[in-house]
Amino acid sequence: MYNEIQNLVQNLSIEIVSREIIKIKKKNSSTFIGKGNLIRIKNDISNNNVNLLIINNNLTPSQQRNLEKFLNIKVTDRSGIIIEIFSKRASTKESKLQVELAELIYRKSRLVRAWTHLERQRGGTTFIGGPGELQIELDKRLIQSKIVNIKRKLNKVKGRREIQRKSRLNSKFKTFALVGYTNAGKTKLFNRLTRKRESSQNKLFETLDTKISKFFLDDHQVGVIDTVGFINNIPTQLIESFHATLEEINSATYILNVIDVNDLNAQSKIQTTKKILRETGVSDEKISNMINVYNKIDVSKSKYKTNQNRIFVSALTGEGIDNLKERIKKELINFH
Ligand SMILES: Nc1nc2c(ncn2[C@@H]2O[C@H](COP(=O)(O)OP(=O)(O)OP(=O)(O)O)[C@@H](O)[C@H]2O)c(=O)[nH]1
Ligand SMILES: [Mg+2]
Repeated sequence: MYNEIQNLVQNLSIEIVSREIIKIKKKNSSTFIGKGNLIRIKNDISNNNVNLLIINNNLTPSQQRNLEKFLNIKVTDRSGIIIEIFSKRASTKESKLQVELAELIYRKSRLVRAWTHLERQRGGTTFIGGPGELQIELDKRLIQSKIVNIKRKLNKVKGRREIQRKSRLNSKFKTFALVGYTNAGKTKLFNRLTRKRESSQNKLFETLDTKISKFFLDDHQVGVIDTVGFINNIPTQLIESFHATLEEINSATYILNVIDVNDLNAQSKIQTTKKILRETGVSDEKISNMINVYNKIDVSKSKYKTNQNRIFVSALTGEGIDNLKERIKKELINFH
């Protein structure tokens, strides 16, 4: 997981000057990291001309403020980084609203001008600048009124989604939701099954919007849902603001959990996926009936054997896709 934060940070075009793992026996309530380590880090910062410290953990607003004060540079945490990536990726009206809501909820408790849209438009790295300059106190009431405004807009979208969902539920076809860690290949698989051309790229959180499409399996019509990817310690603000999007997963008849077969952390990522599904209100029954689809077998030298609960495919080459279709068909027949 050490490389994960590096990957996240590089997705924001931030240059990493140095990185380290610090074992923390007991979290320091005011600065998270203990005094001894902090003094050493402060020295490193001034020697290397660093202007941002990223902690791969979630800080309380006061820990973040105290660290900034002591180190005299901008400090951000894991949630801040993930929300920033979401913000960079958001392209549709709904995802922009959802990300903005998450940002506002995150900032409300901090009252630190972390990264504003204005700065982003100017194209600068939003972190740069001393904390003194950045600590412009935002009026809590202003943020609150923005939150209310966005929530109202999102409610309208939610209403529209509910109507669409109801009409899906009334119609005969069953839906399969593709879920899983970001970059596992969900969209590539969605495209392979439905012959769509949604953007699938080697970027974290490429997909933020839910897409639904249908395809035929013999004479059965099947719905497939592609949606936002997961990550360990996903910021609660994002779960809250992406609620409407995540609800679509819950409405699916079955869940297909897409896993990169080559990932050394596959098992812990499966646990993360299950945890997030539970948090978003998916029933235990649906989670335990989830079908694991191991993707990207084309880059692996190992031989895999598909069974009832583990399907091995390559969304890229199409290998194993027939097995997946057979498995989906089985569910459809069981269901009728
Ligand atoms: N070699 C190989 N690469 C694949 C396969 N499936 C997907 N990829 C690549 O993996 C990267 C991520 O694929 P996506 O389909 O965007 O992954 P995703 O799960 O939708 O990711 P998010 O939208 O971020 O959640 C892309 O560069 C794909 O081309 C596969 O079967 N084999
Ligand atoms: Mg995707």
